[in-house]
Amino acid sequence: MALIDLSKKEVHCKVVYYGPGRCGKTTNLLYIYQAMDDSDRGKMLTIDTKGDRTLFFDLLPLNLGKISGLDIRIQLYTVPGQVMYEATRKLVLKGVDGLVYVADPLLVRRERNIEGLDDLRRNLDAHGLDMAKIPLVLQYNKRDLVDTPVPTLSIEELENDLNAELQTEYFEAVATTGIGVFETLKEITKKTVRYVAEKHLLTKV
Ligand SMILES: Nc1nc2c(ncn2[C@@H]2O[C@H](COP(=O)(O)OP(=O)(O)OP(=O)(O)O)[C@@H](O)[C@H]2O)c(=O)[nH]1
Ligand SMILES: [Mg+2]
Repeated sequence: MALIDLSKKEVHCKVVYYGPGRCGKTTNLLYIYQAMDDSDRGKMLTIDTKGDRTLFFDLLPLNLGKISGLDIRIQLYTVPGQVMYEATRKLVLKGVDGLVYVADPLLVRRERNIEGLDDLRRNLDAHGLDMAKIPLVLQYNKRDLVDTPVPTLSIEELENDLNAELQTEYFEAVATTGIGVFETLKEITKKTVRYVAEKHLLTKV
């Protein structure tokens, strides 16, 4: 749940990067962390990992400057994508204000992408949140793999699988080199701040 502190003119929002295991959620946060100035970012907290697998979550707090005179503070979280960590994913979603669903382009991960989105819908439901209403953008990551011999999904296939119902913005990305990472962040931030403002501020004036 966003926290709005009008005495300090601050808005705090929570954005969660969701998606199947190894799709590149932690890599997005690492790229953002490395690209931002110290003054605009807090410490990146990575809680419990095994190799590159997230077992609990990552957290990166960012200061994104002012909108309408209010300081925008965003906390980026990732969930552990592996199927067995459903309870943790649900916990991390508590109070979410915006979502990035990261999808993997590997043909062998096609079902996992779809299952991950169903898992997200179910976990949002459990928190009384409607996936159709909460700000959400899609990121089709690892597009560099399209130029390799490994069988991959086309953008059309990903759109059919994941975005037919949602009809939201999608971004092609290569999180390891930063392609599409800030475009994704910018769009979800814009949507989330607008959503939070409409939900919390405008109803109180
Ligand atoms: N080729 C390629 N590899 C990537 C890209 N993004 C991430 N990876 C690699 O994919 C692997 C998994 O990335 P992570 O960011 O740890 O994945 P995750 O979604 O956080 O995985 P979980 O924590 O298990 O849910 C790592 O070896 C990354 O370097 C990309 O755009 N292209
Ligand atoms: Mg991770």
